[in-house]
Amino acid sequence: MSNLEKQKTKSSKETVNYDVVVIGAGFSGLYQLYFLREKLGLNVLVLEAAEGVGGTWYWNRYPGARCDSESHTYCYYFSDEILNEWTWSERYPSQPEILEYLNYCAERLDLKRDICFNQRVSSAHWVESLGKWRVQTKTGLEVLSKYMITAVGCLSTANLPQINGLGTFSGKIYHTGQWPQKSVNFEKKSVILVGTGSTGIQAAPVIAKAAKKLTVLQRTANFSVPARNAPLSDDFKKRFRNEIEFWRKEMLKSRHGHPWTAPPRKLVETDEDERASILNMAWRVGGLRFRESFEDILLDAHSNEIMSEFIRKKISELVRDPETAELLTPRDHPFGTKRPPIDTNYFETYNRENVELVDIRSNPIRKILSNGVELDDNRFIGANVIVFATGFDAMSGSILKLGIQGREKTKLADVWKEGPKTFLGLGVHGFPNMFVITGPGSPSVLTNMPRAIEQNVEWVGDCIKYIEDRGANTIEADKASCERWTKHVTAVAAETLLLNANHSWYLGANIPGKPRVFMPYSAGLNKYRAKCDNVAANAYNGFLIN
Ligand code: NA7
Repeated sequence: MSNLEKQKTKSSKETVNYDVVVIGAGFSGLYQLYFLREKLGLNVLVLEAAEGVGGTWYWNRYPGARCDSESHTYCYYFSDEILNEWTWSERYPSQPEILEYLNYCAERLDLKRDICFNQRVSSAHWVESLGKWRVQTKTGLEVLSKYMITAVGCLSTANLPQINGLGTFSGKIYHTGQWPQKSVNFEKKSVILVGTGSTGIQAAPVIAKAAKKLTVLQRTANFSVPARNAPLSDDFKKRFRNEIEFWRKEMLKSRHGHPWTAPPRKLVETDEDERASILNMAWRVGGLRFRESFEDILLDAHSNEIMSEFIRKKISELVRDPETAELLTPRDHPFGTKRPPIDTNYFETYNRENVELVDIRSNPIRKILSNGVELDDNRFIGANVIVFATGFDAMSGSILKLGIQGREKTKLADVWKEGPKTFLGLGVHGFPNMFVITGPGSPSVLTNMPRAIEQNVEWVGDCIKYIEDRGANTIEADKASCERWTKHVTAVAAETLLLNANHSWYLGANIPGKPRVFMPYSAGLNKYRAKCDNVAANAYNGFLIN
């Protein structure tokens, strides 16, 4: 019986030893396990809080849940076998299909034998005398390992607003990021949906079809572009197989890890007729490509305003009632400065008889009652179900929940009190042999995630190999490198319009009390990769190795 099998069956507290402990079994954790085990021959254990693999795709089972990257790109590219064996069915993969895919990968690569499920990490402490991490889980499992890698995802800690009376509601309350395994029946139900980010925008049309009544409580109107989802044709599926190398190269050279890059043209310099024709064509194609129809959308306020106005006009054409259309029209932030949703019939949903939009910016929720919600002006909205699509404590939230303590019992929460400080998003000073996958300070949420994940995972794997080959004990980000990199992340964002949305979760502004620091690295995945490669090529310059 292996250590892990013993651990799975044991009831008493026991400590097990591994070379590496990886926290999380989503896209990142699965590939990290594969890389370290198969390429480096290390003894790796993955700890996962859920009952199965999938990470964010395990929990986000809400109606309409779908990825906004295109399916033939939202998958692993490290394995030609998997690329050739797996076939996606639609332009954008649905949550069930992604979960099936990740289960398939885990089986195909024989990963599950090294994953301990139902193990939520409660603390992770660096033990100086041992030169190891001691990671404990809520069920009492204790792991000692030389390296610890957090692969906990950027959008995995649900943000459930603490509204007065939340506990008094007698119906059902759901958060989209903690959706139950069993399907939820909305038939004959009056549903309140709070939140109009990517999730609310995906969920509203689907809930509206199933429920008796849907009331959407909107705090901020959002830009959204039609996804134009559709089944993938047999011709595309065949062509894709023959063109894998092409897709790989296109994604590697692009800024966002998608297989396209904005052409070298500025909206502001394009004449009116041509720009209208380009924008209309891009609207018909749909999806995240829309934003990439010009190169200056996030750089030039005037260009952005033209594109924003184009979308506002589309909203006014899609929504029949002019008052509702106006309420749905974003006017407080430039397009793309908050995460841009893509949708299937979102705006059209408000033309349904059973759907109502309520503005809770001018008239906030006062309290939740047993049978509905009361707003500031005393208006009562009855409901049997409340769905919170209120997002996540993004990027840093799930890492801080691990209870990480580094050298001299320094808490990560204290080091990040004024915002996350990392070098390349991968390492933190004072936390030796700890690596963060798609952490704050890396491109992560601004990209097609699997590309950012593969880059991080491979870089960390190569780095560990470097340390092991040299017989070194520790690697740790240098303090000055972390300071410099964190300033650089902010400076790069300041060159764009990204800081113009002062209430985005990129800035942590959705969580009360969270420091307002722009967390993802916005210079582009291609430039980031070059910087990481340069650090590696220069003996991990910026890290201290002992
Ligand atoms: P988001 O993008 O954070 O959206 C959350 C929505 O919930 C947004 O409309 C928020 O309004 C609203 N919200 C948040 N807190 C509250 C409170 N307290 N009261 C009322 N409304 C609130 O999360 P999503 O899940 O939609 O998307 C996250 C990512 O997941 C997405 O980008 C994809 O990558 C997948 P606000 O705009 O803050 O005023």
